[in-house]
Amino acid sequence: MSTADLSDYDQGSVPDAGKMTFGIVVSDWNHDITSSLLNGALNTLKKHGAKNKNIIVRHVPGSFELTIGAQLLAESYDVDAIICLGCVIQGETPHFTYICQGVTYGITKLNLDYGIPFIFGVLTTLNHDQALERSGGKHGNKGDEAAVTAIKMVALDREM
Ligand code: DLZ
Repeated sequence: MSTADLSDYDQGSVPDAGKMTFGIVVSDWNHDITSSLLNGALNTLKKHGAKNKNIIVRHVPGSFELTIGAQLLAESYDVDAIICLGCVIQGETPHFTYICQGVTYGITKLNLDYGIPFIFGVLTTLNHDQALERSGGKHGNKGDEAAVTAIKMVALDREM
């Protein structure tokens, strides 16, 4: 079964982000992958009108720290949405499962506890090749996808 380019979205339907502010929290674990996710997210936000001065980027050591990093950012800056970027690659032990569960639960809880969207831009892959394919490879870039989701969620929030 082949997977489509996950970043292949209808650009015409993405709202203008010119008056939106964003936080990005990015994990440094698997840095080669997460730096591509970050570049993808930044380029996509700017492509849709977001200004450099309205994008705040902060780094955390690993994906497990994305939750607290995003919470600190939400409490320190007035942003409309926060994008969480990370990459967890399965190893030989169940550690992968615990990190994935922890960050998924953490980001879900932030969405429910705060009045802004927190976007789940975390790759959870079986190996490094799968991560490469989803961070600017044949399956697109999850950073682009996360940025578009953030813009759409801010627009939805304003509409309501
Ligand atoms: C410890 C660990 C391992 C084994 N693998 C990853 C990974 O693939 N991706 C990732 O983002 N972080 C990993 N980490 C680090 C944890 O996220 C976390 O930083 C540490 O457990 C310290 O809390």
